[in-house]
Order: sequence, then structure tokens, then C-alpha cells
Amino acid sequence: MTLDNATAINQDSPGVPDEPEAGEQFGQVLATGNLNGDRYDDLIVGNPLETAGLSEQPESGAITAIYGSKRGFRTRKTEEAFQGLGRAQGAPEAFDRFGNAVTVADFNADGFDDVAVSATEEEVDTVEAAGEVQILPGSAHGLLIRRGTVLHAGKPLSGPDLTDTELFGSVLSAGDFNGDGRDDLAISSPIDFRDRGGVWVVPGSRHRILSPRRARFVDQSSPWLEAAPPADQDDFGALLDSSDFDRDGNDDLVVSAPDTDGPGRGRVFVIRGGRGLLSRKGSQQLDEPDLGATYFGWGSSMTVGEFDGNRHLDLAVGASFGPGMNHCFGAVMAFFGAGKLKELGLRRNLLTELDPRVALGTQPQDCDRFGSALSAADVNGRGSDELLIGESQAGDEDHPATGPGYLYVFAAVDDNFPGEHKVLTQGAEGGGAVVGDQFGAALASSSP
Ligand SMILES: [Ca+2]
Ligand SMILES: [Ca+2]
Ligand SMILES: [Ca+2]
Ligand SMILES: [Ca+2]
Repeated sequence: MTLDNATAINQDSPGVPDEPEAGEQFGQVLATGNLNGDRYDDLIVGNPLETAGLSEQPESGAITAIYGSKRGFRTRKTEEAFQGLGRAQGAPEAFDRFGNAVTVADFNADGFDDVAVSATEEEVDTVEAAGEVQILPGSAHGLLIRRGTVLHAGKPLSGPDLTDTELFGSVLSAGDFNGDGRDDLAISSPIDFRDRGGVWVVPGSRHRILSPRRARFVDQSSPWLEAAPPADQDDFGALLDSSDFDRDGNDDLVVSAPDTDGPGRGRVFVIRGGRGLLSRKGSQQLDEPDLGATYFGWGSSMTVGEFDGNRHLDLAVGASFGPGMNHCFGAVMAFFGAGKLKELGLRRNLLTELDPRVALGTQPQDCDRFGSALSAADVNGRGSDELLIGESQAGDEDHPATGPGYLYVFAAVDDNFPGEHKVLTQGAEGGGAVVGDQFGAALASSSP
């Protein structure tokens, strides 16, 4: 990702199917991968609010694949899929929200990346908003050739019954947790009927794309974790990430439980990958640290990057919101990796918007939501990642209350933030700032 070589794509671009309609928020969900096995990465856009299909069902949802080429993304060569179109199964119904989460990985290791996409509010066996996940396999001709597969909670997956689950597929993450060369899929349902949440990990399969019979289910009562018992409103699985922190060849699963119930109770778990998908030993639990003030939703944003140049992956976690005023300036904590998972976070560093080293002339306003989105990318090309922090509600001189939002780019000097940093607004980098744009509400980058 480079900040000075950007292209704007919307549904008015030549070749991009469908029309821009009010409130559709095209581009809210982004993923990249190589679906057709050529030399160029492709962009997959989830449009959960899209009015899809001939029957014009509102918020039935769709995804758009925009294929890469030597000259960048070729908007004239795109594919759209929604339920009942292309290889996506089922029918588009109002508010299914197909495309609400999208991740791209090669689950059958055939050289073509495959798309996992959720319809979080799909009704399954008369259970409303049970949610489902579909896998659309890549091929030399793109997404529309090979038949996909559908997953939902309940059998054959282990874990809770379908009736105990809501919004299955709210968050998706892919990684090779068992190190067999095929990517595996982690699927969360953070807001089940008690808001406790749970995560399924489904191994990739050469013949069937995924093997649901060999899936694992994890919640806070699982033997994989040393956590306190699960409580209501923990929202375990609100965010997921898959990265190999201990460099043993198995990706490790990061699960956040921001606990929207109150301050001081957010948690992030790093569960070690292993031959059985997840290891029972060696995982790390990062409880909410003392942030020096009241913050809510610790773990409601996070990103993995290599910030300090020691070649071990690091984890940044944000707390950016609260139930009322005076609670959402926002804070971000970076946990530095050292080797073993248990050593992740022995060195740590806190950034807050109220830190005078951070402010850079911007006047902190309440509910700026510093840390509302986090991402990592080597912006300056010096080899280690910069930490990108979105501040979705930040105001400016003209719009002090709910402004266009800022994007902070921090470089670490050793493990010390902020080393050098700058603040970007849409006005500076393109598009022109518009109140309510929430620039920095979502950030995409390829995983390290
Ligand atoms: Ca594949
Ligand atoms: Ca695997
Ligand atoms: Ca590992
Ligand atoms: Ca590091």
C-alpha cells in the first residue's frame, strides 16, 4: 500500500457493475488476493448494503471482484456475485447483507485464491439472522466457474447449535493454523444470543475447499484459553487476525473480546496454531492494561505489523469508543513481539490523542475516536511497518464537532512511538474533506 499512488474506484467507474445508490457505502469491505492466478493481485469489494438482483431486495448485498493488471486495477474487467448470481448460492432476500465480511485465501492450495464471504443475516432453517458463510473458489477464469460451498453454525461444525447463534460470519480471517500449506478459515459470531461470542476454525481441504467436520470451536471457556469464564456481552470474536507471531510455521489466531459492557474488561487472546489447528499450550492473553483514563471497548480495533524492526510481529490494539461524552478520546497500545507468544507484550507502548507528542496542532475534541481503525504498512519503504491510526470523528476548524476524520501515520524508533509521524486528512490527500465522511473509519492493507 502506498499513499501517493492511489486510485479512486466507485460504482460509476467504467465497467464496475451496478449503479451507485444512496446509502450503499461501496468500499466499506475490502480484501485483496489473486483469484485467477495471473501475476497481479485483485481487489474484492463487499457491498452488504447493495440492492441486488432483479427483485431489487434492499441490503441483500453483493461482492465485486476487480481484476488487477500491469496497469493497475482494470475496472473494465470486473465480476459481481450475489446470492443466486454467479456461483453464490441461495436467493437475495432483503437485509441478508451478503458481503458483510470478506476474506481471500487459498483454502485448497490449488494456486488460485478463493473468496470467503458472509451473509450475516441470512435466515437458516427458520432461524432468523443465523448467518452463513460461502466460499467462492478462484480459477484461471475468475470466480464464476467453480461451484462453491456454504457453511453455517450447527452440524457438521462443532460448537453451539444453530439456534444459539446469531450473525455467524460477522468477522472472517484466514491463515494456515495447522501448517499443512492450505489456508484455514476462522469465523466468528461475536454477538450471539448472550453476546458472549465464539469462533470456529475450519481447516482448508484439497478436495472440498474446507473440512467442516474437522473444525474447532473456541470461546472463553475453551481449554485453549486460560481466561476467566465467559460473561455476557464479552463479544468474543469482535475482531480476528491470523499471523505467525512465534515463527513456527503455524499461523496464530488473534481474537478480541472488547466487552462493550464496561471499561477495564476488554481482552485480546493470541491462540497458538498447531497441528490440531490450535495448540492447547503457549497462548497469550492480553488483558486491558491501565490506560490512565477511562476507555471503553479495548480490542474494538487492532492490527498486526512489524513496527520495531526486530523481525518479530507486533500487535496494536485500540480502545476508541464509549457510551457517552468524555469517554472516547481514544487510546492505542502497541505490544511488541519477541519470539515466544508469552513474550508478546513484555515491551509495550501507549499512544493517546491527549499525548502532546501526538497532537501535532490538532485540537483534541471529545469523541474524536482516535484509534477507531488501525492498520500497518511500510509507508516510507524503510523495511519496517508504520502504524496507521484512524480517528474517524475528528473535527477541523470548520467542523469542530464531527469532522472529516484524520489518519495518523506513526513510525516507531526501536519500540518507541511516536518516532516520526504525520497527520493526513482527506483535504490533503485527495477527495476533499466532507463532514461525516469518517475518513479513517476503515483501513485496508495486505497482511504481513
Ligand atoms: Ca483455491
Ligand atoms: Ca491449513
Ligand atoms: Ca505460530
Ligand atoms: Ca517487532
